[in-house]
Amino acid sequence: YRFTHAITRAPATSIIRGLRAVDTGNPDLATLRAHHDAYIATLRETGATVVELGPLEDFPDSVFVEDTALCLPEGAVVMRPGAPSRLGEAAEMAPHLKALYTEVRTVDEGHIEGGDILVTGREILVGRSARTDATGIASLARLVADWGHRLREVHTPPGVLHFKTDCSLLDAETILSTDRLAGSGCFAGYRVIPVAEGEEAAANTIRFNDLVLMPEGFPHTRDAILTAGYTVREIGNSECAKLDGGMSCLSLRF
Ligand code: CIR
Repeated sequence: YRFTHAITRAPATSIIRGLRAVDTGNPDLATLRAHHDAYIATLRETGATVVELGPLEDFPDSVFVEDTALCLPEGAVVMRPGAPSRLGEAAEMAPHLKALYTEVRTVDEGHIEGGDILVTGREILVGRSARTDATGIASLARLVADWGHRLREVHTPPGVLHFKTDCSLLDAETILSTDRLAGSGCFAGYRVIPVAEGEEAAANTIRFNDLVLMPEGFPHTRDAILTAGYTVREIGNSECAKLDGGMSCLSLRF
């Protein structure tokens, strides 16, 4: 599968008010912008078109565009974020999806965020979490059924923000995962590359065309991915990490 497009959004200065599970200090905006620029340049290096949307000051977490939509080959689905301060971000994304897709549908019941959704090619895994509930999952299942997609509901480990905080798809058969998530058995039938102990924050990576983009600073997990034969690019993530964000959160890819 090759991605031809990604959508990103510039961080707003209001990001210092962004949501976080544990306060470890505010992100430094200049550093965050430098990391974000490196991320976009790396996506572009693979030949994809990257749409860069402008900052939304009213939405401190709006740099994390992944949570606002699900992009599938057949069309896009606008999410219904479970974080009240993020609900309005989805409507802001809708017109940009309509410009790129002929079909855009919208989840209209319950709550669901893109960070809880892993599309593997054979199925769509959706993790129930503090942000994603059964009603939201059922709504998404109905919206994508006639596109031929089957959803499987799984669990996000307790205390973990999103399902994909703890896993990433490296190719159609292979998932990078923390042990605390893979231990639930949800990846039976896939090859699992474990994230090194103590490097749980390395689980949120993305495979984008020929590259695996992963956060800088997790050498054991990086070496495991390299050994498995992938080409790795390490991107600084220190500032987004303060807001529980990582590689997947920063783009919509299709
Ligand atoms: C939030 O709590 O919603 C943001 N601070 C981080 C969102 C990260 N998004 C993602 O994992 N897909």
